[in-house]
Amino acid sequence: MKKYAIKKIGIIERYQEYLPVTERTPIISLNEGNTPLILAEALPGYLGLKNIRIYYKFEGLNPTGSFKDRGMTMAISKAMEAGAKAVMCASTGNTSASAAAYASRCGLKCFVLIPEGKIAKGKLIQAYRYGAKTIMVKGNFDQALEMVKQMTQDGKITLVNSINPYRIEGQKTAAFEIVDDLGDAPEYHAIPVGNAGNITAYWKGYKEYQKAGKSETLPKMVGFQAAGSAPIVLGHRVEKPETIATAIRIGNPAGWQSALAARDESGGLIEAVTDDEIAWAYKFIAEREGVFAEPASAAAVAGVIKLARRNYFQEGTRIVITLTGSGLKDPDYALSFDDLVEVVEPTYEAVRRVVQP
Ligand code: AN7
Repeated sequence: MKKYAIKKIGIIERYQEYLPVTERTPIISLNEGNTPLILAEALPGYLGLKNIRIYYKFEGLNPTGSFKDRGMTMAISKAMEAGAKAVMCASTGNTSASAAAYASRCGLKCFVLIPEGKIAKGKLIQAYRYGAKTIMVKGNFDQALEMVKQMTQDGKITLVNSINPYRIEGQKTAAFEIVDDLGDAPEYHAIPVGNAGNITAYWKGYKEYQKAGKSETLPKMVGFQAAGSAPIVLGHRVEKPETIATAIRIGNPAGWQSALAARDESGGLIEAVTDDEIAWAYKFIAEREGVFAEPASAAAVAGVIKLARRNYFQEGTRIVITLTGSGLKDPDYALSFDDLVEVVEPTYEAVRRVVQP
C-alpha cells in the first residue's frame, strides 16, 4: 500500500493569497476548514425536486464543531501579530467556544460574555474547558455585544466578534472550498442568519473567487432567520428575540446592512422559518440523511423546504446549504424529542416486544 504524507493544513495556508496575511503573521491554526460537501440523498426526492442537486456544506466538522473556526484562526493570528494580550467576544455559544480554543493555543487571555441560560450546553462546556473566563450576563446577545464593544474600545483587549473584519476574511474561505469542489458556484446558497457575519463572508468569498477567475457565476444568497428573532425580515430590531435555535437568537445583527447587500446584489432573499419548521428539518437531516447539525443550521434546511414548496428553485440547478454547527453542541434540544425511546425491563421478552424488524 502506498504511503501518503499526512499534511492537513488550515484555511490560512490553503488560501493565503486571498487573505490579509504576510510572512510576519503567526499562523494560529487547528487545521480548520476543508469540510465536506455532502450530497443530499433524501431531501430532493422528498420535495419532489427533479434534476436539482442539494449539498450540505457540513461546518460541524471543524475543530470546535462550527464554522466560527475559519474566522477565528484569522482573528487570533492577526491579534497575535499585533501583539495583543487578551481577546473578548459576546456569543450565543459557538464564537465563544472557538475564541477560547484558538486563544488557548497561543496563550492569549480570553473573556467571553454569554446570555445566561440561553446557550447550548456543549458550547458552554467548550468555553470552560478551553480555559476562557466565562461571564454570564443576565440579558441577551445584543446586550452582551454592546458590553464587549465598550470593554474593547480603548484597544487593550481585542474584540473577536464578526465586526472584527478578519473574522469575515477567514469565513469567506468556505465559499472558496465550495467552488473548488463543484468547479463553479452553485445557483443557490442557503444559510442561517444570526448576527449576519457569515452571509456577508460567503458573498464576499463568492465575489472575490469569481473576480480571480475561479468561477463563472455567482449564487443567489438565500438566508433564514428564526421567526421569533427575525429583525432583518421584519425591518426593525427585536428587543426580546426568542427561538429554540439559540445560536441565532439575535435581535439586532451587527451585519445587518451587509446582509441586505448580499441579498440584493445576488438577487436572493432573507426570510423567516418557525421553530416547528426548524425542528422538522433538524430531525429530517439526522434521521434521513445521517447528518447531525444543530437547530440553527436546520433553519437553512427548513428555508430550502419552504422555498421548494413554492417552486422557487429552477430545474437543473444546485443548492448548497451551510450546516453551520454540529448537532452534538445542543444535547438538551436533541433529547427533547423522546419519540424513539423505549424503557424496558432487562429481559429477552421485553426487548423482543419493541424490536420489530
Ligand atoms: C450554528 O456564536 O453569533 O449570521 O455568537 O452559531 O454569522 O451570526 C453564532 C451564530 C448560524 C449565525 N449557525 O451566523 C455566536 C453566533 C450557528 C451559529 C449562526 C451562528 P451569523
